[in-house]
Amino acid sequence: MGPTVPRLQQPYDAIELDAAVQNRGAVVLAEAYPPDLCSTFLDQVTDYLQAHPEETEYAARSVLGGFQGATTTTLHALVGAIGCAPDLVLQRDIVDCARRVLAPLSDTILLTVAEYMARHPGAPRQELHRDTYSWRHVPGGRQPIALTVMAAMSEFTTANGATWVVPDSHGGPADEPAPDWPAAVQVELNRGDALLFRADTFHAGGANTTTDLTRHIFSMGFQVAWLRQVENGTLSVPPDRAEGLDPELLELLGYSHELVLGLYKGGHPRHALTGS
Ligand SMILES: O=C(O)CCC(=O)C(=O)O
Repeated sequence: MGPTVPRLQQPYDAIELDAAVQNRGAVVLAEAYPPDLCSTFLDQVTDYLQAHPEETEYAARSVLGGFQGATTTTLHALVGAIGCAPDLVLQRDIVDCARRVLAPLSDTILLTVAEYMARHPGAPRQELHRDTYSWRHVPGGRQPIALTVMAAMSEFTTANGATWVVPDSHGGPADEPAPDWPAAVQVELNRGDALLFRADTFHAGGANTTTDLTRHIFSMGFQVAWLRQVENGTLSVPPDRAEGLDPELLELLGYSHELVLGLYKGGHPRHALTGS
């Protein structure tokens, strides 16, 4: 058998966690989210999409809609739309790991994206890719510039398209050719487990070969704060909606600055919030 993705149980050991992410490129955090939170999330997303059908339409026609295809439903910018999204984003072990692992290259970090994906029966297998393609002009290297999370809001199985990962495939430039498929392993997850990987690790959504099982994903990313986010955090959650959010969440959305990057009128972007 070839390399596998390490799987850690609660309480996670921070040193082991960081080493797995940094050196193996990917790790599974078993039971990162309680089942109740997964159910609440899916209920809230369902209610939101029913009340806002235009969001599904918008996502399907968006830049990323073409990449995801017709068999995937997505909802972007969850913070500000979905009540329990802050609890999912601020998963302590994951955020702390991101801060530690990204610290050599950035004093602060940002939330790259926080999205819901539903991969319906018939969803095809994606091509192996690196999420660092978003910043494809940045050379690859030993230090990660971003991390990605795929959290199972429903079971990930071989049949319903569990994420494929190529262990140890990190470190190269974003546009390097993908390894051959035999190097990839499919990472089955129980509901509430989170797959955390370097954004420069090759991975792909699997084919959903079932006829009746949608795979529900909460996906997010963390990145060095001197790169542009995939989701524009301060437009997604503008100042009037950002008031009263957790200060750490505000920082992650972009109400923060990295030295002189991201300033508002030459000062801290939190000054755009009236209550500050
Ligand atoms: O579906 C998955 O598990 C992975 C999704 C992914 O990598 C993507 O949409 O870019």
